Amino acid sequence: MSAAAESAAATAAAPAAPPQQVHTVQGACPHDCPDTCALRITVEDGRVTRVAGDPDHPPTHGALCTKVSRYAERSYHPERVLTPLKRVGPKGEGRFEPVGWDEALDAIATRLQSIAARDPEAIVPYSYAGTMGLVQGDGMAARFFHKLGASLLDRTICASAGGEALAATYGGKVGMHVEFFAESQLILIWGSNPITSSVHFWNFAQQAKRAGARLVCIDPRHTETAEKCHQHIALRPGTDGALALGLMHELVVNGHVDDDYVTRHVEGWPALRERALQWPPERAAAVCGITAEEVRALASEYGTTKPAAIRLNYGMQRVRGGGNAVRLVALLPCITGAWRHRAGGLLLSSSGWFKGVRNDATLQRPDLLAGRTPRTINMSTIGDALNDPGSPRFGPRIEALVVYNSNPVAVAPHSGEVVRGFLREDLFTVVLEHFLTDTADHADFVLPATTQLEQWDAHSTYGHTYALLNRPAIAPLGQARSNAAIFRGLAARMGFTEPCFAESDEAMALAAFKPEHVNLDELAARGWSKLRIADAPFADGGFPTHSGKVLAAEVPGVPGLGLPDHVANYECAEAAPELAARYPLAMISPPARHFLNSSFVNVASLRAAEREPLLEMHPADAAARGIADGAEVRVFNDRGEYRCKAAVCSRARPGVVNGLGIWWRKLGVSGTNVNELTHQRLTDIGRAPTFYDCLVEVAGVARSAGVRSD
Ligand SMILES: Nc1nc2c(c(=O)[nH]1)N[C@H]1C(S)=C(S)[C@@H](COP(=O)(O)OP(=O)(O)OC[C@H]3O[C@@H](n4cnc5c(=O)[nH]c(N)nc54)[C@H](O)[C@@H]3O)O[C@H]1N2
Ligand SMILES: Nc1nc2c(c(=O)[nH]1)N[C@H]1C(S)=C(S)[C@@H](COP(=O)(O)OP(=O)(O)OC[C@H]3O[C@@H](n4cnc5c(=O)[nH]c(N)nc54)[C@H](O)[C@@H]3O)O[C@H]1N2
Ligand SMILES: [Mo]
Repeated sequence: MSAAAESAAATAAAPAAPPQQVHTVQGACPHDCPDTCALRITVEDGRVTRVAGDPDHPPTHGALCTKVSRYAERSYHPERVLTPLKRVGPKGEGRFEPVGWDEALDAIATRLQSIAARDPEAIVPYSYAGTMGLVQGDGMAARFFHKLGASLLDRTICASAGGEALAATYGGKVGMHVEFFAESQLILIWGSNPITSSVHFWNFAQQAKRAGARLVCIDPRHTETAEKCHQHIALRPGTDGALALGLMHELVVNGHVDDDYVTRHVEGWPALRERALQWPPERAAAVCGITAEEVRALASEYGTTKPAAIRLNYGMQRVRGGGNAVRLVALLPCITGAWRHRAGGLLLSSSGWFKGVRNDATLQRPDLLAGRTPRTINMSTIGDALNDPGSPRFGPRIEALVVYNSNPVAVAPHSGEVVRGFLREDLFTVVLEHFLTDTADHADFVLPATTQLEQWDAHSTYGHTYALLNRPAIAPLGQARSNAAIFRGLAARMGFTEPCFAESDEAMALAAFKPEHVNLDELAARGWSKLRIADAPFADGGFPTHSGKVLAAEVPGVPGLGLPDHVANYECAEAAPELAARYPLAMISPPARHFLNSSFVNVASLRAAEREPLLEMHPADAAARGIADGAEVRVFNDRGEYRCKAAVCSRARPGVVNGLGIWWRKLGVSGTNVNELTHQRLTDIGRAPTFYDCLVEVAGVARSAGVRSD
């Protein structure tokens, strides 16, 4: 494609808005959140003036979170990268000069071609869910890397422990319709802080509460959500599997097992029952750091209230035993037969409902691999992978990294190692971004990407059951191009001639779903369309496993349900006493309310709401270290040191500190963030990171230590 045609394809997305007119465009929130809202975007004279929630879309219900209602502020941000940039300073310094698209794409294509001529696997794509769109996520990009024969990326950084565990139990990432939580009588909000991270689920939970339901929050942190629930069970991080076993014990001994459901729909129950009987409430309570009475009362409530629903979230699977913990919790509604009712059961992810509904193979074209099987790099150990000289563990040395929709320097574990890898002089790094993030600062080229206001896309979701379409509301700002347009441009320069490399963003978005599963007319007209799924999908079994039964049995290739034996963590007093003696505090690093992972940290109004990086500490832990509320602290372990402010408060339970994430390193107190402290060891199932399985110590910092606090 010529540069002019390319640019035309990139901008073809711009709708012909009549001048001097106000109109509304239907969109979809692109962010990594279970809610995937339907958007109504108001455009006045070619400028977006309002981003609002679609009142007709049931999960969105006309409301947006604080972050995305500021989406226009983010898109028109004065620091938006709007031209291609080429590095002029040393690696990592973030000094660039603007260059034209042709110069940037020519140089990148030439470099990638020369590496690929030796070994295409030395080129690694790195992406996650900056946008979850099927076109601007892994649509055109996947085609490009498949054709190139580049390394594959194992996208594990968030949800693969829980996701694979759920699939090993139910046969897929499937669960309740989020709307029906409104009809539940008991909701366990487990490892989830929906007021922060899934506010539209919280809306349904509130409806249930008003109708008389009880809400119980199971979370080490006394979150905003815990405050609003009837009860909060503040267990130690990584002990959810033990709690689930303790609950099962009580369900068995008190006759709350639905024998008919279990007999017909649960495979492997006898062995699990035996195991559960070894977990009286006292044993579970001792592991979880709660009282036996809490276990008993919760089991009794869960065993007797119908319908009872569990909103499980990924917060509880970021520990060594996270996968098995998810399996055990997921079995609870199968044991009580809660699935019989549409307001009973469990929701961790709904993304499996979209499997077979999306046109994944035509979007991503794995056939372009043409029989090659490139090595796979796990994104969660990118620090180790980049620093590896070439070894049997990792394969050839990584020579080029193309990053899009992700900010690994801020979000990947053990950032000391990640930064060291990104600083390699011999590494060629291209970053597609909206902003000069910590990762973009390490690039050789930064390419300006469009935001959701400027691009076409189609969305499946992981928290509800609607397909969505996003139409561009405005033309791309500056010289920005969509991710798909950028990969199209690279493909043309690499000599990839397959027709799929000329397909427009719009055509890809409109063909993302299969017509036999999604009402495409409704999708185009309304911007969203609900999948056809039974209200109570497992009322009579029918799980998407081979046998149709839930697998309480051991699954070949999946670590056994026997795990965890006590505390699941790598880093805890039971598993690592010597380490715990030096670093006695467990640190979790859940999301801050006004950020979305590391996105929005640079939006002034949202950063102002978060104020500064915080470490929540229980008053007893703070007093033992002479730390006052608001004091600057050093949080450290053998991997590194992170400076922030102490928030001495009852949000933290004794022995556990909460380092709210995920700040941009360069906007933090001393150029670091919580991931300076996390490690790269992986979960039992799903090869996922163990961010919340981390021991630290905390000490005060004298104000005179020369610490920057801007
Ligand atoms: N505002 C905001 N919204 C977000 C995000 C964000 O960064 N900010 N992130 C988005 C993303 S990427 C995701 S994956 C989703 C879901 O994101 P999640 O990371 O699942 O987020 P939360 O729902 O906040 O759930 C985390 C909760 O789990 C708790 N927790 C930590 N360790 C344990 C444990 O061992 N056991 C138990 N029971 N609880 C534990 C934490 O204290 C926290 O309250 O949310 C999305 N929504
Ligand atoms: N310590 C700790 N670390 C964590 C977590 C934690 O709880 N604690 N949470 C983990 C989780 S759950 C996740 S999902 C990961 C998230 O990790 P990431 O997926 O890397 O998420 P973000 O940090 O939001 O970075 C996304 C980037 O994509 C960019 N972007 C957005 N839209 C587009 C687009 O259309 N085109 C291009 N080119 N770029 C775009 C944004 O500007 C942003 O910089 O972090 C993980 N890291
Ligand atoms: Mo995530």
